[in-house]
Amino acid sequence: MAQLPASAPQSTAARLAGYLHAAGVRHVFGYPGESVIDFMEAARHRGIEVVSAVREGTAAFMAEAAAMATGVPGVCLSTLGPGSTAVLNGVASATLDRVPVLAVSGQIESSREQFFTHQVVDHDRMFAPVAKLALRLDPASADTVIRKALRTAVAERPGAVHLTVTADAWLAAAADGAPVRLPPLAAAAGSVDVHVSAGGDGDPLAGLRAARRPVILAGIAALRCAAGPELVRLAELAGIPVVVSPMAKGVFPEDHPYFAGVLDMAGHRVVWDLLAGADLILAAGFDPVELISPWKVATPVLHLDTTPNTDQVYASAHELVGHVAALLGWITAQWRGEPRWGEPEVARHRARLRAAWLAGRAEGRLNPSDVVATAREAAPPGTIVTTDVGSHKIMAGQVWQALAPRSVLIPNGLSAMGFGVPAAIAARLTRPDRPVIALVGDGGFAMAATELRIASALGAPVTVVVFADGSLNRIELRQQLMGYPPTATRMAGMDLVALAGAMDCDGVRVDSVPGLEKALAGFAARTRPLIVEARVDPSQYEAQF
Ligand SMILES: Cc1ncc(C[n+]2csc(CCOP(=O)(O)OP(=O)(O)O)c2C)c(N)n1
Ligand SMILES: [Mg+2]
Repeated sequence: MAQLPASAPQSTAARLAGYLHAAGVRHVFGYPGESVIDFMEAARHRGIEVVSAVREGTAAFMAEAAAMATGVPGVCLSTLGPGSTAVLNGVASATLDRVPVLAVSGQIESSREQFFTHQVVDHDRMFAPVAKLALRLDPASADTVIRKALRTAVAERPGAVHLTVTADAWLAAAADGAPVRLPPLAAAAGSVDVHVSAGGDGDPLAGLRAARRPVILAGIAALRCAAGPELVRLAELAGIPVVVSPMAKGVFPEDHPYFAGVLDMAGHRVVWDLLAGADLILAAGFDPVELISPWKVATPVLHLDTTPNTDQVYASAHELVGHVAALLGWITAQWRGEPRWGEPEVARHRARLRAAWLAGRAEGRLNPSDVVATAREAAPPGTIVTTDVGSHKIMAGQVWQALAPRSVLIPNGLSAMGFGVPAAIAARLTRPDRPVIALVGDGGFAMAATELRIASALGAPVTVVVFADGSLNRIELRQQLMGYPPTATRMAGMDLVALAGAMDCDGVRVDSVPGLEKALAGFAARTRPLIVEARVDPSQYEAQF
């Protein structure tokens, strides 16, 4: 096969770069290998920055976070064999977090692909359970396959699509030299058609009309459909409190009088009590992938989502399937009843929730909730916050007050540790107009800390607050509950200030609220990354378990 320069518009590498650029992609996160350098060159030539992470798994987290922050599909790149096996965790994360990501891996040249063994693994079989689709990008069908990959990644429910490209394919001419023709890539079409599939008898809204104590549970499909304004209108008109899922934080403003808390985060029992005491739950784009607790409430549910209720985690006699914002607007347009809840009742519920997450807080110590509250206080409007996974996430998910969609990036589908730091870097690179802060545990930080060298090299001044408790606390608490000693869950303290210095970052250690306030003052104006080692007392978490 004739080989073209990587930049030649008809090369397969250039076709992929061209489609990605047209889709709004400006960063590819990856780790180099011989099998992908032609694509890296084509991307560079097309004006797409190739950001090299420290390893492939974190590159995939970066791609996921970029998509979360911008709404544009994220792209990650890895080489064959050890590169593609290393990216697996991040691909699974994007799929279970329902975030559109295109994961591209190189492969040995096609003439050896079927028999050679050195560094060769079968990508289709490996990615099948963790990606929505795994395809091979061949020059002869390049345009169609790229369109299919992008369209599948963003289609409801979104997730990761994996593309394998053999080393000889990149520089081969793609048959279709026609201009790039992107398929629709809106996360969900803004259609106002309402599809009511009545699985039960009669009017699907009869239950909602009859309900006296309904509660809305808004999830990630509501966020993808930008249904915030419709949620606010329905909540206000019908007087219905709104609980949100962790990854949907910001879809409903958390300073709103009808805001009723975040599901399954700190103080979770109070939120579940609200749902148990309701006479109807309107599940608006709620995806059960976010459930940490089992669904135990017997309250009737009205399912409203972009997809039918195929999970069946809760039963729903009726399903409203379509664009979440349009469906909520359709309900609001026909609402005739009196408001169901008064604002003071919802305020009393929020006060109970606040008391629950404050439980166990000790005066005079640096408590986990103090760290979240102090960071929130220091964060200027527009700040993007990321979290990692562990006890600190459970606290941050409830305590951080979110006011806008796509401002809180929490992994809560796969819930993979090591997400917070790379996510913050990607958020800053793709949204350079926004201050970015990461709230991470010391265990998760250790998994991805060296990515901060890239942040300093690229001039991405993220701030990382490490909840330094010397413990994999979330697991240690479970051991405690079972009466086990803390086997393999204690970590010797790492000197994060020294580590910061070694990576051209600023570093500071704090053990009090005033110390943390001082460390975070003016963080949005910083020009270098900052690592704050926050020596927290983890005892407050015990009350949350
Ligand atoms: C990659 C990965 N490995 C293991 C786990 C299981 N796990 C969940 S929370 C947790 C502890 C996290 O410790 P740390 O980062 O220090 O946060 P903390 O709980 O102390 O706030 C572990 C090990 C996971 N979620 N992801
Ligand atoms: Mg910890």
